[in-house]
Amino acid sequence: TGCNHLKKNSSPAVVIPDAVARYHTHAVAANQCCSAVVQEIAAPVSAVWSVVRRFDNPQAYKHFVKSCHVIGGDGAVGTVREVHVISGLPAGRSTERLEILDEEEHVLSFSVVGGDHRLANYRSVTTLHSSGGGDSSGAGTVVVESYVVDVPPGNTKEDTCVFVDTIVKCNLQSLAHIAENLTR
Ligand code: A9S
Repeated sequence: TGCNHLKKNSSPAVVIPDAVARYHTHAVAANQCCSAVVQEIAAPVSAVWSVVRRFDNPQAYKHFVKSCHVIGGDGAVGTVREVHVISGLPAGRSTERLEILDEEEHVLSFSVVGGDHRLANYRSVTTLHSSGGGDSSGAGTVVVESYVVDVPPGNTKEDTCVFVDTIVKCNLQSLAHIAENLTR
């Protein structure tokens, strides 16, 4: 079965083109859950992308990340990073593989391949597209981040989605602040 939360959840005020939505259609197994978060940012796609594209530097906007080291690869698809998480979370580190880096379409995807946390088989896709506005001055960015993950033993799909949605919303709000300050 597949997941396409965008059709159900996105507010009518935010338009998600089909060309973008197709990146967020995940295959979801019976023991998995998926969801998507949409964030509008008052900055151009180029500014937001300059932050998102840095697979080697997630700590630029993810506050839960303490440090990050690339442990294999040259920045292309297949590159692996080891992320260390701030204290106070139920995790210490996460090993993550770059799955998509599309500089034209502004798509980044990574999957979790290891670590000491409970989000097994986590995979996310982040897309950016212009929110329109005929002139470049008025154009902002719509960020869509969707994910699929195994539901940890003893948890429900709902609890897992609430937990992950909270982290993703935090990350995207932080991304908005940073990108908006870059262009102010
Ligand atoms: O890093 C992301 O883009 C998204 C998430 C959901 C990351 C989650 C996390 O890094 C923690 C914040 C440490 C929470 C992982 C992989 C597992 C957690 O339990």
